Amino acid sequence: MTQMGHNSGATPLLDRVTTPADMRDLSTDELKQLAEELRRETIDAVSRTGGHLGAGLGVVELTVALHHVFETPGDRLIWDVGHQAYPHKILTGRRDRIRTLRTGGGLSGFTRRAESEYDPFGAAHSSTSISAALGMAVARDFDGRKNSVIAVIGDGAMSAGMAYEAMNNAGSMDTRLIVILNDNDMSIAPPVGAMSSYLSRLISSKPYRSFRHFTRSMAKKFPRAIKTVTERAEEFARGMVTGGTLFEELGFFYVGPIDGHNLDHLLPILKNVRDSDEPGPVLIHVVTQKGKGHPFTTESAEKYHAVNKFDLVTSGSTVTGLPVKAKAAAPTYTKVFAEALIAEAERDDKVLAITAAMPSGTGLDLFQKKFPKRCFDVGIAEQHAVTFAAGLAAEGYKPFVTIYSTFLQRAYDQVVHDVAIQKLPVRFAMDRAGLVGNDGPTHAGSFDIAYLGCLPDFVIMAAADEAELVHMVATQVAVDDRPSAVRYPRGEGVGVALPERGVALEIGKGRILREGSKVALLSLGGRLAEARRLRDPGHAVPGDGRCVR
Ligand SMILES: Cc1ncc(C[n+]2csc(CCOP(=O)(O)OP(=O)(O)O)c2C)c(N)n1
Repeated sequence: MTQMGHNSGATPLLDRVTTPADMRDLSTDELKQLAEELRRETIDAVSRTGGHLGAGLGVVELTVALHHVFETPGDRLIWDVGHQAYPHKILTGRRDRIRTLRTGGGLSGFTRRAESEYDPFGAAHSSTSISAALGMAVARDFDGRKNSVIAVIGDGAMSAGMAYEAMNNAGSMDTRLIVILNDNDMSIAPPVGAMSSYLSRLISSKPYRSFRHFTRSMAKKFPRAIKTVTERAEEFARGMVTGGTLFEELGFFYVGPIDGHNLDHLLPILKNVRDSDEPGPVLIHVVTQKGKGHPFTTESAEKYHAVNKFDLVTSGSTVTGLPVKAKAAAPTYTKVFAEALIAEAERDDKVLAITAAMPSGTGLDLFQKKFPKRCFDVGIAEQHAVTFAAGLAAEGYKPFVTIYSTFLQRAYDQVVHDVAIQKLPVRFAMDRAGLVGNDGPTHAGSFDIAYLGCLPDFVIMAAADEAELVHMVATQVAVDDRPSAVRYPRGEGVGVALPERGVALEIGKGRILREGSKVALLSLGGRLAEARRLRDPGHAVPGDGRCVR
C-alpha cells in the first residue's frame, strides 16, 4: 500500500489543458480520457483540502462537455451554489492553486467573480443561477452580442422559490437562455417534496421514444442545427425524450432526461442547443450520480456532500479514501442544541422543528429520528420555512426554525413581516453564527445581530458555552409571547459540564463571572472563553451579556 502523492496519478491530457481553449479540438475519446483524469485530480485535491466532493464528482463529464462545446468565458457559465465547481476550476486556469481550496488566501470553495473571468457570477447560497443568467442574457441582447448564457442548477436548488420566480420570468420572454437541470436525486440529504417526486417520475415513467420521434421534436425547435443530430446513431436518442413537462408549461423547451455521464449523448445535444438561434429558454434535464467515482469504501446517506481531508491509499488498482479523524474534545454546539430540543420536546408536545434542507448540519436528523411527525424538512426554502413556522405559532405551536445564520438572511422579509410585526413566538435557532472558517465570507454568520437587533420585541440570545445553549433553548420554549432567537457558533463547545435539564433564564439579564475593580470585559456569545483567560482578577471583570437589546 502506498500513500498517493500529488503527481502519482498520471494526467497526460489534463496536463495539456491550462484553459478551456486547449480542449476545444479534442476528440470525443480524448474528452472521455480527460474526464477520467479530471475526476482523479479532483479526488486528489479534495483529499488534501477537504470540501464539497460529491457534487463536483457528479458533474465531471458535464464540466468537460460544457467547456468543450461553449466558448467560455465569452459564453457565460453559471454554477448554482458553486460547490460543484472544483472540476471547473481545474479546467479554467486554477489547477496550480487547486490544493489551496478553502484556505486563507487560497481558492474559494465556491465561484467568485474576483477569482476568475470564468466565474461570471459568484455564488454559495443556492438557487440564484437562473435569475443571474437571465439578467446576463437580457444584457447580451441589449448589447447585440451573440454569446450563450448557461445556468447549471441541481434538483435540490430547484426546490427554492427563487428558481421558479426566474423560470416564470424567463418563460414569458424571447431571450435565449440555457438552463441545465443537474438531477442527481440528492440535495445534501435526499431531496424532499413534490418537485423531487415529480422529477423522479419524469425520469422513470416517460418511455424513451424512438429516434425518429426525437429528431422530429428537436427539428421543430432547432431546424437548422438538427442535421448534426441526425448524423448521430440511435444510441444517444435512447437516453433522451422530449415534450410534455412542467417546464414546458412554464415556457421552456424541455430536452431530456439525458445521461449526464455519457459524452456521446451530451456533446451533440449541447452543440445543437448552442447553434440554435431560436428565441426563448431551453431546459436540458441531465441525470447524474452524485459522488460518482468517489474512493470511499462505505456508503453515506449524503454521498460525500462535504468531507474532511482524507488519506488516499492505493492497493493494486484500487484507490481507497480513509478519513483522517480528529479527536473531539467536547460535543458540537449542533449536537448539544439537538439534544436540548429533544429534551424540551419530550416535556412539551407543542415543540416542533423545521429545517430547510439541512437535517444533519443542524442536528435535526436526531430530532427527526425521535419525533418524525414533529420534524419538517421543507427543502431549500428558507422563506417558506419562516412563514410556515409563523402559521404554526399563530395556532399555538412552538416551532423552532433551525437554520444557519447565513441562510436566515434569505428570509428576512418573512422574519420582519410575518413574525416580528405580528409578534409571533417563532423560535429561531441560528447555527454557524459568527465566522465559519473554510466556507468563507458567504457562509459566515456575520449579520444576524444587526439584522435581528433592529426589530421590535425580539429576544436575541448568544450562547457563551454549550451549557448556556441548553438553558437558552429552555428559555425559548418559555418565551411564548414574542419571537426569540439563539445564536451559537460552528464546531465544538468549550467542554463545560452540561446541566441535567435546561432552566429558563431571565430575559435581558447577564451574569458576572468574576469580580474586579478596574477593567470590565463584556462578552456576548462564544468569545467568553477567551475573555476568561485574562488572568488578572484585580482588573478584569469578565461578564456574559447573554442577550442583545
Ligand atoms: C439558500 C441556501 N440554503 C442552503 C444551502 C446549503 N446547501 C448547499 S448545497 C445544498 C444542496 C444542493 O443540492 P443540489 O442543488 O441538488 O446540488 P448537489 O449538491 O446535489 O449537486 C444545500 C442545501 C445553500 N447553499 N443555500
